[in-house]
Amino acid sequence: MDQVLETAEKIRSMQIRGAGRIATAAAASLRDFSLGLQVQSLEEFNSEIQWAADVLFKTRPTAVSLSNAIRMVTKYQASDLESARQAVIENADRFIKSSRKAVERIGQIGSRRIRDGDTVLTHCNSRAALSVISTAHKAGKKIKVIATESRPRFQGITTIGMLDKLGVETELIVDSAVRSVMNEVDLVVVGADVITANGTLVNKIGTAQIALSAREARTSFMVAAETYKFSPKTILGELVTIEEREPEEVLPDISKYKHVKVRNPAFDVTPHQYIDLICTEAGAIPPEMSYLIIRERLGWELEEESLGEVSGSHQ
Ligand code: RI2
Repeated sequence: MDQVLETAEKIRSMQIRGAGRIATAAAASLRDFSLGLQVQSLEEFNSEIQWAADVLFKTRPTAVSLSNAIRMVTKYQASDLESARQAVIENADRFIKSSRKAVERIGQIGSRRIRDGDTVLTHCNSRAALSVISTAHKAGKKIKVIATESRPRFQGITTIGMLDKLGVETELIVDSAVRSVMNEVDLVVVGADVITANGTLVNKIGTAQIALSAREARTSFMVAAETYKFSPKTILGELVTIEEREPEEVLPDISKYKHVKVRNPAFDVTPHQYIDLICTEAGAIPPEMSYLIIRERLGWELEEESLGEVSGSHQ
């Protein structure tokens, strides 16, 4: 129980962050919780797993990777306690392994779009986007990466740190310098927190203005995303909730102002018309094909009842 609460707090406070990483952390937490659960019946096991799934689910409202991971791990049909426990463990291990493979595959596919000598711009810190960049670098292509700071959490510093270790040349810019450098950029590569049924991208705040700027400069804009970043609920018409985080992330001494409100949305929305390509482990697709990815890769049925007993209530 403590382990689940601890993981949830790390996700909420962003010690564990990045849509893919929070999904695998939640899956590992459910697996470890299931392993140590001291219960006598299947019913008790189900309700404990349900509790853990709810705690993890409520940590960050936007990233669909979290609910997709929880749904995949808690989807089981078991007639006894031990087979339910085994199913959760196997589901979690399968999810974690497939997530790692997906990121690798995205790197192989996406890096083909990067040419020797290219300048690539990236925003925030995305494992999938960095896989594309690092695979191109490892293939011997000489590239330069321009990374935005990504205020207010400065994930861009993590990005340049990771690329620096690999020996990739980088330039760090403030977020508002994007248009000033866009004419030097050959390709923008960003990650995703959510991709909706019509190919709309929800990603780190600032992504939408980068996409607008890329469009105006005729620069290609690519999204790198595992298929579990696609949102099944958007097929049912649901809108994506944009997480608003604490004002102190932007203005630490806000309490000294009487009439100031700080707004801190963590994500923004980029229409599919601004996206050239979404690179997934299932291939590079135009955003308009997102519906098919949801139906075919996530096995989504249109009836909500089909979500299954344990996973149903978190969706
Ligand atoms: P990977 C991050 O969210 C960023 O928005 C990033 O683009 C996205 O997750 C995907 O990252 P946050 O957790 O899954 O920093 O590709 O708010 O690592």
